[in-house]
Amino acid sequence: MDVGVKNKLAAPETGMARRRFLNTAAAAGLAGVGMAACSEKPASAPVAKASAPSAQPNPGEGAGSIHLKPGELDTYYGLWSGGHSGDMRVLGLPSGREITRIPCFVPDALVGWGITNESKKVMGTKPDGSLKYTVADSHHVHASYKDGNYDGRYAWINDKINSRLARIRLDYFVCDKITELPNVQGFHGIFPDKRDPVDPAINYTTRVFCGAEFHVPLSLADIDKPEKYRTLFSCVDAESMELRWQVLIDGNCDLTATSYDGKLAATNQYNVEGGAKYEDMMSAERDACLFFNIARIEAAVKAGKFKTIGDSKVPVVDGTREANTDPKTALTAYVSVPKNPHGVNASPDGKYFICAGKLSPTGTVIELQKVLDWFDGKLEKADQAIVAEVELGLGPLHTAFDGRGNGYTTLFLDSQVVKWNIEAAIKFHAGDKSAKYVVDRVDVQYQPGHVNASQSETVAADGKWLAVGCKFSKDRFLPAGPLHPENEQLIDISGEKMVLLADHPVRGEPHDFIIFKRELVRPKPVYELGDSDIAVKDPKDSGVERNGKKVTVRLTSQAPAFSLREFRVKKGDEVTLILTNLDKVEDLTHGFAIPKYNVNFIVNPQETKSVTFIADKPGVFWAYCTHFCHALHLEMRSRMIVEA
Ligand code: RUQ
Ligand code: CUA
Ligand code: CA
Repeated sequence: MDVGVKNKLAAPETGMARRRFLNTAAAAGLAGVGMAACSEKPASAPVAKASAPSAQPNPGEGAGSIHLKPGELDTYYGLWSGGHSGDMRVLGLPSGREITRIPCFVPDALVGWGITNESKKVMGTKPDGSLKYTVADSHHVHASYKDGNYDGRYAWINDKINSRLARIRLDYFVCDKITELPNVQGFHGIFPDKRDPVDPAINYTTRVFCGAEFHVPLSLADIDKPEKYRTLFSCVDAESMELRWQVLIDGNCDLTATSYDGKLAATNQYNVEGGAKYEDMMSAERDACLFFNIARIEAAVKAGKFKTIGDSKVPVVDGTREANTDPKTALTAYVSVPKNPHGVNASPDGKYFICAGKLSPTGTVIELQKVLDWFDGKLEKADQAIVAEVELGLGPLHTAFDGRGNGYTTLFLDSQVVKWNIEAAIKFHAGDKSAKYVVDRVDVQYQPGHVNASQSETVAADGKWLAVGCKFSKDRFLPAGPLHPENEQLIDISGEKMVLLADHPVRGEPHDFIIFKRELVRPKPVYELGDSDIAVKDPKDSGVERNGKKVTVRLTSQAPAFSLREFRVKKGDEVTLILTNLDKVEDLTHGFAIPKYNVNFIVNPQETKSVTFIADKPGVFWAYCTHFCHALHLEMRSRMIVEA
């Protein structure tokens, strides 16, 4: 969004008047990038009256209170993307309280992420031992499935800048692996599969699909030939986090979805034009939702029908249009979707993928059985899998579900969430003009992007809560300088009408999130000593071990003391310090900081961490506990003496 639009959005207005103003202003501002095309068409379908900013009581029984009493626990977890901070945020819902942040792609000074040897190994280093990357742009969070519901094993998050996929263990809530995808840029959409396409015994996630947005030259000879740039759709093994395969495609990838039967994955494409400038990227009236036949792709890989690109050994199969004209052998199917679509979401009944039109005011409903029929040669054209294409409002971006047949789609330009009935939309599309598919609309503040409902993309969608990630908060919070927070809003969707209940400021820019029942994860209360093979299991094993210039310092922590009250090294030594926290009590965490040495990290009960640094400054350095642990926390220190 350009600055002109922001300025226009800043005009003071209220209520419905403001919304209309925003529509015009946003559409006008975006005319410069061609959004006018969709603003010319007002929604013409039968539409239930827009709801006023909701103060009325919910006609439904209500999802419950968002105001928890002191000591009361939330009933849902929310896993939120941390945006630029490259972490995953853990929220409790419906209160919206942030419980923790799990660092992934970017260093974190509380945990010591990017400081400790263990975290650096996960993050990736250059030959000199420094971090390979220190910036990130994380957008999407999804978790592992079993039988169509979350199974509490893993969550994944993407980094768009450096095309990395991070995995979070949901027992410790820590990032344990990061994979960089080869030969792609702008890795954006991710989605785990929900079961194996072939083996019925594998009823859980074993793959993560990754869509890359930007097309790049696959050989240096093509740098100046944008028409030769291509992008790849990648499959990462959920356990090993190694690449399994990639697919060379026409057009680009945006968001990603997977079917409940494991047979199909898809990515929305806004740039079938292969344009290098936005004017070119929006020149076609229709782009596509590109489907991948997972079983066939893996059979092709097995049969050796692939190539590799550059230094990468990852098998790349050919998913381009030209190579996939015969449905019976095709690896991919291109279903057309109007103008620069954005989100693609799988309905919880397993039947449909919903594509949001973005530059078109429409939602497109694609029936998955029909896509499979096309692959079987039973459907003449892949586009016949489209069972509805209906107007929803301006700037549709993402869709969530309530498990009662309704979709909830964000309308970026209208600043609304529209609730619509999918079967009614299909009837309307089939010619029944009396089918009222729009059920309700609610104003949100302002310019919503992602939306998700409790358990939305699972077979257990429960239709209680809807969170909306609003890209602009404008006047909703106390001003704190020119940068406004974003506004995550919570809506009760348990009744017919949506009821907006809360605003939450968040630091930019979370994008996506998932919300699930708290009983689906089983977090461990403490670490296990054996998790680390360098654990200092007994205080008696503490000490300084010298091997030439390499020095290993082993120590333990037990409130309120470190096992070494002091330790000596020499100037120029390469010091590796290993600290095990022998406290067993839940939540009894210690920290370890060394002044002037850029060292700070925490060790949780029974956890071991290590740091390596060159003792290049002689003197006395009071290493101290940075995490309040005991009445003698301030006294909990160790003296590092670096001899000149
Ligand atoms: S995107 S606001 Cu990066 Cu998920 Cu749609
Ligand atoms: Cu140990 Cu504070
Ligand atoms: Ca396009």
